Amino acid sequence: MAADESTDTPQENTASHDPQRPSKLLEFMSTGWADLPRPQAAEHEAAPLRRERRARLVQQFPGEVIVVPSGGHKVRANDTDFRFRPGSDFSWLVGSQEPDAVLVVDASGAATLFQAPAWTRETPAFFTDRNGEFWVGPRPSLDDVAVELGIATRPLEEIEKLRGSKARVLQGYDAKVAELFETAEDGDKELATWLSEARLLKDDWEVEQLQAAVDATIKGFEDVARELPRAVETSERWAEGVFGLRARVEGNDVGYGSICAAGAHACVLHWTDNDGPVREGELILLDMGVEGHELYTADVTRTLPVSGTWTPRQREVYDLVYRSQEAALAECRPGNAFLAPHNAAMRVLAEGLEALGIVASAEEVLAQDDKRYSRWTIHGVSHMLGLDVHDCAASRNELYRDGTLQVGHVLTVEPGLYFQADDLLVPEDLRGIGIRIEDDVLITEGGHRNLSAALPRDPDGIERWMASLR
Ligand SMILES: [Mn+2]
Repeated sequence: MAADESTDTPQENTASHDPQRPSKLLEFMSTGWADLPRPQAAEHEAAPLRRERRARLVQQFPGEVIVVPSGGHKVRANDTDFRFRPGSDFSWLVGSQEPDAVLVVDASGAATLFQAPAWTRETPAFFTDRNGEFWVGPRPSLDDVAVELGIATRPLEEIEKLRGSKARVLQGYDAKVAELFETAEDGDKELATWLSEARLLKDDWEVEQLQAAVDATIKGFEDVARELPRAVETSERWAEGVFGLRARVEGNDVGYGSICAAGAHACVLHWTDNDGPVREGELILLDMGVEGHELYTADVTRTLPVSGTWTPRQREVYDLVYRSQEAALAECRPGNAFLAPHNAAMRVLAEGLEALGIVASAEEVLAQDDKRYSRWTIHGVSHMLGLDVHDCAASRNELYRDGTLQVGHVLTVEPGLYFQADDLLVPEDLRGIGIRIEDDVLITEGGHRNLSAALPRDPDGIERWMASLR
């Protein structure tokens, strides 16, 4: 970060420590630059897909004004922000990755992207404003954005002209934009639900993006498995850091906070502190996903023996979870209930808990009004996957949780067993063991395609894979 002498420059996007800029300097800075070669804008490969999605949106809400903001920067501390990531619905419809952008579809059905123009060297803002290109690098002009994304563009400030219009607004992303419009809560909610449900079915291009994210994720798992000895020397953070490197190099970032949970931390479903020790002889549960450049994310979990080989008892539990996942995968086909994979996995796990002597009768605990097996399985086996790790979350139950699997759905299959370290109801030698296996599955005409199949998950395959990396 550049730090400068103190100042009283009265400008909006400057900081209290920015220097003064007398007019002589402003004039001087506007001269003496060569014409920069700017890349020729070309239409993005997904622009026609996004145009078609916007057409479906118009069809759904004919004659209405629709407003979908990208969202803006979120403050991390003082004047430092988190890295920007646009909202998923906005991304699905438009594809711009600029903050504070807004898609507006007018009553005639015409779509316009309102976005901050690039501050090039025609105005001193290019070096005085913290969003100018001397501060953040060159950004595409609105004309180039129009070509790339196949949508009309206007400077962001012109959205003011729409103040007071009646509209449906995708809420939760940009309060300043939302308050420009006259909205109704029910109408806004219908818009959010429609977008979520429209995103349930992935097209071929989206599946390609998901496969690319999964492929990068598999490389990240290889990196971590190779570097497990360094994690033993340091902490779970080594695994988090190594995967984060792969995510930033191959994609946009991690799609969610990596869970690198060694030993009993594996029983904490969303363990993201990742500051614990990694010990030989124990297991490490790694739940990690790369988010690709188009913002689609993978969501994969493997549980590995730190030393590279299972103890007999670890293998016994792992094998049970593996068999439950196999049972769940066998139910992944069009027309089956979304919950069919979950129910299949729970049956295998409950029967396994009976075999381990942890429950007296699988049949009894599997009853709808019992479900005591859930003490050790805790979570559902599947969620939709796409631009969001828990994708399409605003969908109605009848199309999601209580719906049926359809060709084009992408979902996770992730059964787990968690024996908390302080659970007096499980044999002592099982306490502190947590195992989850998670794959990303596309529903196809013939059943399903496991997008993460290239990453071994059977117990022997894991040992061979780890040995090959050492
Ligand atoms: Mn998941």
